[in-house]
Amino acid sequence: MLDQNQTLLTADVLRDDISKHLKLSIGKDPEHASVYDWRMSLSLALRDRVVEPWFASTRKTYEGKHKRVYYLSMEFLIGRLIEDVTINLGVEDVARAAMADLGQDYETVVADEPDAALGNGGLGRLAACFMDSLSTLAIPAYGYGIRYEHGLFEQHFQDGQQIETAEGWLAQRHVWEFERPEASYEVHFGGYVSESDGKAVWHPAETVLASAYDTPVVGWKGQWANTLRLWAAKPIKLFDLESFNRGDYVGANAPERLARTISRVLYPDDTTDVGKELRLKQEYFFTSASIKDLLRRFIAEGYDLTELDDHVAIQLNDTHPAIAGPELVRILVDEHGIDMTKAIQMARACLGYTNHTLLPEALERWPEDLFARILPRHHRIIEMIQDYHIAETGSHVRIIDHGNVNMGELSFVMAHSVNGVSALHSELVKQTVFADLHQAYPKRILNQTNGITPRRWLHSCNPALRNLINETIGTGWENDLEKLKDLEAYLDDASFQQAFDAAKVTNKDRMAAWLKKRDGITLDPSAMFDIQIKRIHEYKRQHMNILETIALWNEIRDNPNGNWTPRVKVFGGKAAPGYALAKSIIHLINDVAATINTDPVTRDYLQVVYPENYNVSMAEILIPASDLSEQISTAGKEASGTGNMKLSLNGSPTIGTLDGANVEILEHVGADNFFLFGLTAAEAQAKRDEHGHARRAIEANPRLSRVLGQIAQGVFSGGDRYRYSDILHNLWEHDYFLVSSDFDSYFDKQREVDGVYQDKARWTRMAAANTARMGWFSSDRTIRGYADDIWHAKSVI
Ligand code: 26Q
Repeated sequence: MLDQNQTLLTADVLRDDISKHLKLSIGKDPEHASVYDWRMSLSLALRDRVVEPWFASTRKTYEGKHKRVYYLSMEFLIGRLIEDVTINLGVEDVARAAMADLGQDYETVVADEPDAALGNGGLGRLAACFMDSLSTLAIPAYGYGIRYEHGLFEQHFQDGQQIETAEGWLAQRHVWEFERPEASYEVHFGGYVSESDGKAVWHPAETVLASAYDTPVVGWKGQWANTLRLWAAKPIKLFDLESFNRGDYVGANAPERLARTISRVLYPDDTTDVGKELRLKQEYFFTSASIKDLLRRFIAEGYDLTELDDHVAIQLNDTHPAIAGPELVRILVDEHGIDMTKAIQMARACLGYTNHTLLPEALERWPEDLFARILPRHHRIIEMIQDYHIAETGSHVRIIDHGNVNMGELSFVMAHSVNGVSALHSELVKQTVFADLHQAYPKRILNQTNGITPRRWLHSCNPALRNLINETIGTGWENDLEKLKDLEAYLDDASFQQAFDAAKVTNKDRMAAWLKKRDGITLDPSAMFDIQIKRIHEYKRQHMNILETIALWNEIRDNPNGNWTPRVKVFGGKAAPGYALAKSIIHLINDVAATINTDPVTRDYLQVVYPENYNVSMAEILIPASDLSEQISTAGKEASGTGNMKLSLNGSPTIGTLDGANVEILEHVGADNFFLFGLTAAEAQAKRDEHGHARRAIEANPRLSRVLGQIAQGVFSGGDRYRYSDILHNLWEHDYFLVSSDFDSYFDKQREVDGVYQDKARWTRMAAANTARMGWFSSDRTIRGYADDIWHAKSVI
C-alpha cells in the first residue's frame, strides 16, 4: 500500500515500526518478547496504517455531506483482525517478511489472536461481511453493537457431551479499538411516565452510561475505512460513597454491578430465549445509545430534523434493535417537540428491517407487563404507533396482542422497507409470517440475497486457490467477484484441473496437520472431506447426516469388499446451552464417531470427526479443505445460509435441499454441479399435514428402521438403551423436520456423490465450476442492493 507520503510500505519500514512498538508501546526487549508481545507490536504497527485512511474517510463524508448508513446489530462475528487488515492493505507479504526479519513466524503470531466471537452464527457473521463490503464500496457507514466482555461460550466435549465455558477475548489487551470516553450517553430504564400540559415526561428508575469503543474497518486496498462502534455499559457514578459511609459496603457497589452486567455477555441462543429482562435491557441499551449518537452527529452538522432521512439510513439486523423506531419517535416528540404522527413518518423514512427467520419460536415477543415495566414511555409510544398503523391501513394486525409486544410486527410497521435474505425466504416472508402485513403494505417487502466477503472467504483463507486464480485469470476478482467467470474457459483444461486439485490437496493437508496438532487426530487426505459446519439445530438436520453415516457403516460392514469411496465426515458447531435436543444430537455424533472410528472393518472407508469449539478461525481452515458441502435443512426453514456460499466458492459442491440460498446457488452453478435431493418447501408443508407421516416413513424404510433400532439397542451408547430416547421419540412421533421423509432421497444422493467422486476429472470440474460461478454471492453485490433499493446511499469514490 501507499504510505501517508505516498511511498510504498516496505518490510524494512514495517519491521522498524514493529520494533518501535515493541519497545515503546509494549515495553519489551526483543530478547524477552513472547508471541503475545510480538502480536501486539505487529497489530499496533498495522493499526498505524489504518488511521490515515480512516480520518480521510470521515473527512470526505463530512465535507461531501454524504448520507451515512447505520447498521444496528446485536452481533458482529468478526473473528481475527490481523489478517483482515494485512490483506485489505495488501501488505501480507511485507508483514511476513518483516516478522521473519525479526526472527518471528508470521503464521504463529497471527494464530495467537483470539477470535472476536461477538455473535452466534450466520446473522453475526453477515454483519461482519457487510462491514467489510461497506468499506470496500466506500459507502459511509457505522456498525453499531455491544462490546460484550464475553463473546460466544467455548465448547468442550466431556464424554461426548457439550460443556460450555466462558469466553474471555478481552482478558488480553484488544489493540484494534480506540476508547472514546467523550462519546457516551445515558440510557434509562424503568420508572414511570407523568403527563403535564399534554406532554409526557419519563421519570426513569435506573440509568447506565453507554461508552463507545471504535474499531476502524478498512476496505479493499485501504481506500476507505468505516467505523465499528461498540458500546460498553458503565455506571454513571463509579461508587455510592453515601452507602459506603453508612457501612453498606455491598450497596456501595450496586451501581457498578448493574451497569457491568448489561454488556457482560452475549446471549448464546440463536433462536429466542424469550422473556429475559436482561436481554431487553441489552437491546435497548445499545439501540438507544446508537440513536442518540447518530442524532448528535446529524445535529452537529447543522441539518434540520425534517431532512433526517436525506442523511441517515438505519438498518435493523433482525428485530433485536427494533426499539430503534419507538426510541427515535420518543426523542423527536419528547425532546424536539415534533408532532407524533410526523415523528412516526420521519422515523419510518430512515428505517429498514431485515428478517432472518420464519421459525415461530425465534420471533421476538416480550410480555407486555415486563416491557411496560422496563420501558414505560416506549410502551405508550408503541400503542400510538399501532393506532397510527390501524388508521393508516385498516389492518387488523396488532403490534401489542394477547399480552405480548411483537417485535416483528413493530419492525415491519416502523420500517419503509422490509427484506428477506434469499429469494425463497423473501417469498415465504410474504406468504407466512407477514402475510397480513404484506396485504396492508404490498410494496414493502423486498429481497436482498445474502453474500460473503471474498477477501476473507477466498483471498485470505485459501492462499492455494487464490494463487491459482491469479495465475490463471489475473487479479481484480477480489472486489469484482463476477470476474471468476473467466475461469469458465479453463474448466476442461487438464492442467488447470490438475492445479485446482493440487490446491485442494494442499488445503486438505493443511487441515489434517492442524487437526493432528490440535487434537491428535489423524485424517486421510485422500478420502473425501464431507463437511457440515453450522449451529446445531433440528431444522439443519445434523441428525439426518449422522443417521445416514450409520446406514453407510452398516452397508460397508454387510459388504466389506464393495467399491466404497473413503469419506471423512466432519461436523462443527455449537448448540445453545438450553437446547436439550441439539445437545443430544452432539452426544450422538460423538458416540457414533467413537464406535465406528475404531471398527477395523470400516476404518479405511469411514471416519467421523467433530473438532470442538467451531468458530470463524476454524471455518477458515475447514472451508478450503472441503470436498462436499452439507446443506441439508428441511426446505422452507433455512432463511438463507452463508456457509453454503463459502464452501461452494472454495470449490466444494453442495449436497442439499431446495432451501434458502441453496436455490440460487443451484441456479448459478447449474444442476450438474449440485447434488439436489429432498422435498420442496411446499411438499414439506403438505407432508407435515399428513397425519402419522413420521411413523409411516420409518416403517416403510428398512434401512432407516435398522439404524434407529441400533440406536435404541444401545449400539453406540455402551448398551444404554435410553440415552437417545429423546431423539428417537421425536423421530417416531413428530418429526416436524421430516428427517424420515427425506432420508432415502438423501442416502441415494450420497451414493451418487460416491460414484462421481471416484471420477477424479469429473469431480474436479464440478468443484472448479462451483468456484467459477459463485461470483454473484459476493457481499459487495448484496450491499449494492441495499444501498440502491433501501438506503439510497452512494459510494463516495
Ligand atoms: C433473540 C432473542 C433472544 C436471544 C437470542 C436471540 C437471537 C440471537 C441470534 C435470535 C437469532 C439469532 C441469529 C439468527 C441467525 O443467525 N439467523 C441466520 O441468519 C443468517 C444470515 O441471514 C442466515 O443465512 C441463516 O439462514 C439464518 O439462520
